[in-house]
Amino acid sequence: MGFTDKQEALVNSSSEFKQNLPGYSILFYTIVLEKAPAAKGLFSFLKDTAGVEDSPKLQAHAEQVFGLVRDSAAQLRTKGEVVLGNATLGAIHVQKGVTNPHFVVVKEALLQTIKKASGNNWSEELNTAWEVAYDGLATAIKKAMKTA
Ligand code: HEM
Ligand code: ISQ
Repeated sequence: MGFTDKQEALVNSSSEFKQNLPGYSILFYTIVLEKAPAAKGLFSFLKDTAGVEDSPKLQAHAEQVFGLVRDSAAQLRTKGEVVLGNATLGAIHVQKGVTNPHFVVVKEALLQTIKKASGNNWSEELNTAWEVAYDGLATAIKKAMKTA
C-alpha cells in the first residue's frame, strides 16, 4: 500500500515541534547523542560545546530535518517516491562522515521527539506515518551518498 492522504495529514498535524523549537531541538540532538555519542564531533556547532547547547544553527538544522520529512510525506503521497530537492545533501553527509547506521539513530531520535512533542495526540498510526516518511527520505539521501 502506498502512502495515504491520512498519513500525510498525520505528519502535517504534528506541529508541536515548532511550538517549542528550542526545547524540542535540544531533545532531538540529546537523543541522537545518547545513542551515538561520537556523532557530537560531526556537527560543527556542537563539537566545541560541553553538552547540547542551544544555538540558532542547532535549531535551524533540526527544523530543516523535520521540514524535509514533511516534504517527503507529501512526495510519497503524490508520486510514491522521494526525490531530493537539494542535490548537495548526499555529498554533505559523506563529507561529514555520516554512515548508514547513523540513519537508524536519527530515525529513533526523531520518533521519540515526535512522541514527546505530540503528547496525547500520539498514536501508533502517527508514529508509522512519520517512520515511513523518514525512511523514504533516508533512502534518497543514502542513494545520493553512494554516488557523491
Ligand atoms: C547537515 C538533513 C541525516 C549529520 C544536514 C543538513 C540538512 C540535513 C538539511 C544541512 C545541509 C547544509 O548545510 O546545506 C538531514 C536529513 C537526514 C539527515 C533530512 C535524514 C533523513 C543525518 C544523519 C546524520 C547527519 C543520519 C548523522 C548523525 C549531519 C551533519 C551535518 C548535516 C553532521 C552538518 C552539520 C554542520 O553544519 O556542521 N543534514 N540529515 N544527518 N547532517 Fe544531516
Ligand atoms: C541530521 N542532519 C542535520 C541535523 C540534524 C539534527 C538533529 C538530528 C539529526 C540531524
